[in-house]
Amino acid sequence: FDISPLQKLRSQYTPKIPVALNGAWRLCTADVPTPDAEAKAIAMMFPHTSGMPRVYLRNSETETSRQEKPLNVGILLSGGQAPGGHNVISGLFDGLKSLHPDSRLYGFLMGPDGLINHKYIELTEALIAPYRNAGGFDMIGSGRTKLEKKEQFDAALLILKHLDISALVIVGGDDSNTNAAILAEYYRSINAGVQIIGCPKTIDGDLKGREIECSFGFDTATKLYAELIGNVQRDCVSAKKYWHFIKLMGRTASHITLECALKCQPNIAIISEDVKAKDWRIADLVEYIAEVIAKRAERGLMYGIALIPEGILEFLPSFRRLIDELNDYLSRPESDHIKRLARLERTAFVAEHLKPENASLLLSLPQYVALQLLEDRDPHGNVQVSKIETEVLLVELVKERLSQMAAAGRYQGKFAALTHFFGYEGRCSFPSNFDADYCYSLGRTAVALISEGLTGYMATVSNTTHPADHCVAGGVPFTRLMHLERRAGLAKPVIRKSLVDLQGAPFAYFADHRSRWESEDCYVYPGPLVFYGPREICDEPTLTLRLEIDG
Ligand code: FBP
Repeated sequence: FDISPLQKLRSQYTPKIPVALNGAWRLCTADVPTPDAEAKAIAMMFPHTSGMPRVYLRNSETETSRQEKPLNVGILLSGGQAPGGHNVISGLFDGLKSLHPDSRLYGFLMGPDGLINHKYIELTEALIAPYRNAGGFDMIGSGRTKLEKKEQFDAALLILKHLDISALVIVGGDDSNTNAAILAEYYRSINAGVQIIGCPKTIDGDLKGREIECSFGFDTATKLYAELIGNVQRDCVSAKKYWHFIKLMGRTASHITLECALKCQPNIAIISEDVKAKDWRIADLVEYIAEVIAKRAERGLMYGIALIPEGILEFLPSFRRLIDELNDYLSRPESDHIKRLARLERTAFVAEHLKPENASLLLSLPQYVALQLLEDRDPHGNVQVSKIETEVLLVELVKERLSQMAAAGRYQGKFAALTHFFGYEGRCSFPSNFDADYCYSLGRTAVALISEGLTGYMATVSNTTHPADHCVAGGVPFTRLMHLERRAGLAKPVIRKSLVDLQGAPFAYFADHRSRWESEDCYVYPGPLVFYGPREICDEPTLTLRLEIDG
């Protein structure tokens, strides 16, 4: 009874992979585009790892992909969990063993910390077997330490050399892969003899663009949230008595909320990027929600579903200014004093040190929200949006607005609201077939890039709306994913975080339909993640991908 029947069965699932990874491959290169001014500036900062071509793997009848000598490779998982991480590891392991049976794979424990502090395990078939196609990152753990300083790179090199590791695979989001790019450049510049390959991970779905179709984990997490939302919708329409305000994880970008809206067709879905484009203040947001509630109440519908992205507050200009000033103030040593104050005294104390406009917003917030803004910070001092109860705050503000509307004779309905937060429960689910296949393919692709001697590349698998064997494995130089961002007054090269594109097909579809979804009940019930059965249920990619790629 120690292993669930599903885990037992799933461990036997054979992920589907691009045809080139099934046998021998040959490496094809695409032309390097002429750099624009920004790319030239980035190239100056990455002299050893820029100007490299995008590469693709094609299957080859003539070449052999076996290695004469075994390869030792290391892997670390960085940042938040995302379904499929274990499959990147198993793909990497199987790929290495198929190149040479004596190849070895080492897993650094708890993310970058394991690399810097030399904590690792050798990953063997016996160890990996129970984790095949299973969720979580618990085989080796993950962490949020930033790998960005020369001392850390040098400490890492000691253990890499000790274990005779010639390549390190870093599985992470935009920040972790930005640091992977810096590490690749540094190791190249000192001829360290260690290649760096990245893999695109995050349920948030914000590591994507022209060169990367999606980050892994987004498919599973959104399927899981959509199942839950669908179930709440059915409960809602059965009882017809509650408004459900559901906050969804996803940090800054609203990709998760948009995908769940496309899948479930709720009455309201707030897309932060849209709110920003409209230059809404919090009062506008509350007004919009209250108007939808009133519109439905006029038709006798005193219930509904509202999806709220967890990053919404950061997109409201006044909150953005407050958060920026708080980030700055709380990073100063003198702010340490607040830890010695009673919790209820903290807000007033901090307000005294802020600009009047920011102070008055902070003081106007319910105490629990103000404290969440002050206390729940990540290791880099930033607000942890997943910890702020935005859904509760919005319910309170909407309730207040509806009473004002009722007093003015503009609203006669009842408003009973329930709040939910769907976040952590989506990050470690058994990966969907899509993520299981995608991640295993990424692991196998990483091995191919390593054996071709490449460094400073992110492994990619594209054509993902097609059956897995038609997908194309390849790699894109990190520097091709970068742009310059002003941070602390300096132009810093970082991998671009992709927000919801308001001109893109997924948002356009949502915008075309939202007014009908607001007033009518158009709920769709996606049902649970299904692993066995017809392809259109089991292997279905996200609607975001379908609309983006197939139109
Ligand atoms: P990554 O970007 O590292 O993949 O993390 C995603 C995420 O799940 C966000 O959606 C969420 O805001 C955050 O992690 C929560 O962080 P933590 O796990 O540290 O509480």
